[in-house]
Amino acid sequence: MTIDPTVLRTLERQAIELPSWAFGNAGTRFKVFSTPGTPRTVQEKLEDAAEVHRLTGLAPSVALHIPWDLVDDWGKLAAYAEDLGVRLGTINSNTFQDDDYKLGSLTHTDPRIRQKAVDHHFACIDVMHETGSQDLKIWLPDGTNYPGQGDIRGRQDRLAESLRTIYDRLGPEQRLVLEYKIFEPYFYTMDVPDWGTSYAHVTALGERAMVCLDTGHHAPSTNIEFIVAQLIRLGRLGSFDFNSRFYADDDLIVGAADPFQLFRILFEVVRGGGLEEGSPVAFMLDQCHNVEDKIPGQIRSVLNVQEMTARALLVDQEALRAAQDAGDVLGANGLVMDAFYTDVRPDLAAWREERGLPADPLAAYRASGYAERTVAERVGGQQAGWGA
Ligand code: LRH
Ligand code: MN
Ligand code: MN
Repeated sequence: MTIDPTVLRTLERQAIELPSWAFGNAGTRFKVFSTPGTPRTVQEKLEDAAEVHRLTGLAPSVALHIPWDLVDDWGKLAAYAEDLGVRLGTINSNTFQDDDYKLGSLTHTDPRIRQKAVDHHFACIDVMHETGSQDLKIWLPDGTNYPGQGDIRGRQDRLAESLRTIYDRLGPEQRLVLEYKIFEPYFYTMDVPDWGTSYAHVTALGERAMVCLDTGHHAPSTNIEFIVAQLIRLGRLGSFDFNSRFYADDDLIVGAADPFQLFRILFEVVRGGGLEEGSPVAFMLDQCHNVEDKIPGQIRSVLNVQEMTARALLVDQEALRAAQDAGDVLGANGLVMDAFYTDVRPDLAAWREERGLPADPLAAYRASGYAERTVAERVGGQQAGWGA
């Protein structure tokens, strides 16, 4: 074994939330490919998510997107999830598919439209009370396309006011998590384009407001681990939306494009105590599977996160501190690189087996017959939400 028992005990605590929309058909604005066996209902998305958890032990909760996952009876849905061995997690609001929001939602100049967007968040909070969800995640599509189109500062003021109204509505155990994104759907300004803007808003709101870092939402060559270190240091890193990007918001399997970057991010999470008991940092995937099979895509994703977490935990922090203090540049770098280059997969397979999980979850999935069963049973699966 390369991994010592303390590392394994820390790994025990890792939980990675799956997005319900990862199980729906997805694509680009050019084409959505439909996959046989795709869930037709939110219940079927939960079934698929539960399958990922059953095979990996890593994904005990599922994030929902409103209105994509609307149901009449949330208590019933929560019970359904529980029967499957998972629970309902983060509630994501959606103000990006309504004509009223063309020029803004929480930032709109028209008080009626702002109120409509605030009311949508109130409805999400009502859902959270019924599902027992802790986090309301707000990703705001608001922005402008042309210089002069909007008053940048006025939009910030209206955003601050809207967020305040939403935050004040939260229950004492609930959090508001504000996600940022550099561009898209608007291309000149986004109203929450970066971690600094998100941080400014959440600190103004109060202790239960946090930043969500989506790994796909930065300019090329941004040092994301620096942002991670800083937000943890400031006590405001609430959650990750993990995915991979080559170009922009590609939403590919986390760790697929740049496993070393994922390692560096997780190293800062470990360094900042983000895996310790009671840490506020929540791990989530935010991905779509356009061409690959969805359940295996999610299995691979959670395994990638676990694998890079294990490697990050292998760094000898004490030796590293000593090397850093001694000004041993290459020694310090060597300690980090040694951990990164360690293949932990056999140890993690053994770790799974000890817990009654399959050593190879992907092979176990293929052998389970689940895919064949759902293809036969489910006809006419849903899109991930975009066209549904
Ligand atoms: C926006 C985003 C946000 C949405 C999700 C579907 O790009 O990352 O988190 O809720 O995609
Ligand atoms: Mn996201
Ligand atoms: Mn995104």
